[in-house]
Amino acid sequence: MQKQVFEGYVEYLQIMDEDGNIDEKLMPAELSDEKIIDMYKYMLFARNLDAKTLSLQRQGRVYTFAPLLGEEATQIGVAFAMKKDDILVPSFRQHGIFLARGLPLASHFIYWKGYEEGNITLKGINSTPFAVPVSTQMPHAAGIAFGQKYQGKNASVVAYIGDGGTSEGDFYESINFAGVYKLSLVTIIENNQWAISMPRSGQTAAQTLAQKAVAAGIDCIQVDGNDVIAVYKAASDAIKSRNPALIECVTYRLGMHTTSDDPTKYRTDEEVKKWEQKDPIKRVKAYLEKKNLWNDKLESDEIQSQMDRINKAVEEAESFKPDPVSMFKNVYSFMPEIISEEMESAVGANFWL
Ligand SMILES: Cc1ncc(C[n+]2csc(CCOP(=O)(O)OP(=O)(O)O)c2C)c(N)n1
Ligand SMILES: [Mg+2]
Repeated sequence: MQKQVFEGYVEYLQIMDEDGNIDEKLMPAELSDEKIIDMYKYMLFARNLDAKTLSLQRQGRVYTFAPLLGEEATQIGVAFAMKKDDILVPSFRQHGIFLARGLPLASHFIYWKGYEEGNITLKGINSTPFAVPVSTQMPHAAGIAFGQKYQGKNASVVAYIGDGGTSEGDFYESINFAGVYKLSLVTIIENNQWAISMPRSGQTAAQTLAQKAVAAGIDCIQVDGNDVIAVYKAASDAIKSRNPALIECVTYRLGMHTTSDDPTKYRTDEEVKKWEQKDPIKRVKAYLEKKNLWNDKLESDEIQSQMDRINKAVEEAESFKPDPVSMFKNVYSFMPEIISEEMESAVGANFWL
């Protein structure tokens, strides 16, 4: 006997096109003009914060840093869909969503100056710390979501991973676990087309990254990751469903992987130009301007006020005095003796004595 035992498909969602036109049928009713203006302001803020950090890095005032230029919608759309008590599990490029969830701006600069104190404050916005080892945040996210369910709590867990990260075993194990235990784990793939110099086509033969959810038996969708409205809608539906879900946001890293990288070595200007046409900020601005909700004066006032806040945060971070003990203190919830010994030889303090 032969029969088909599985049939699947992946839906694609775009609500606002590259010129700022909306598909009214798909527009979430709760997204008022005020909310869209707020989304726009946060996207702009994320871009300004990013540009300032890059400029400080070039002056030697901040160390190696991973810019988010071009990926603003993938973060701000999700920030607006999450509730305050939902738990964020980021990787290392998510300062846009940190900003929208209320991270004190100075913490951002303190972290990128290399001080642990900037990482610890992520607790205050219900986020785990930065995870640089690719995909290692995923088992943590699944474990936290399991803990929420086990304790009868209601928070959803929202984890971020890159296109490259989806090639790691940790990723598959985590979405599989979430499927088996029906966890409220929403995984956002920030598919920015590159994993340093490795293109998306070098990661997998799969037609979409979203379809990796199919084997785990969980919901999935691919969205235009440069459309903040579509990202919001997909994340909001997934969070409300309380089911595990995988959302592939198709976006593009317009800048370098990190400040130690030179992308002109491995990709063409034409490719970058093509994606600049799909800029996530430009299209929201076009939408707002068409509705007479935004103009040059509002834009320049907003940028001025954002830059004032950013510059004040830089001053705060530059006068910050780090405590060397903090790099030993925050590795484990309870300090093992070996770390205490290292701390003693480095800074003369011993937790155990
Ligand atoms: C386990 C592991 N392997 C390799 C690296 C080096 N590395 C840092 S970021 C990165 C690429 C990640 O690409 P992607 O997941 O697409 O995220 P993106 O940087 O594009 O946001 C690599 C290979 C690492 N940090 N961890
Ligand atoms: Mg990537």
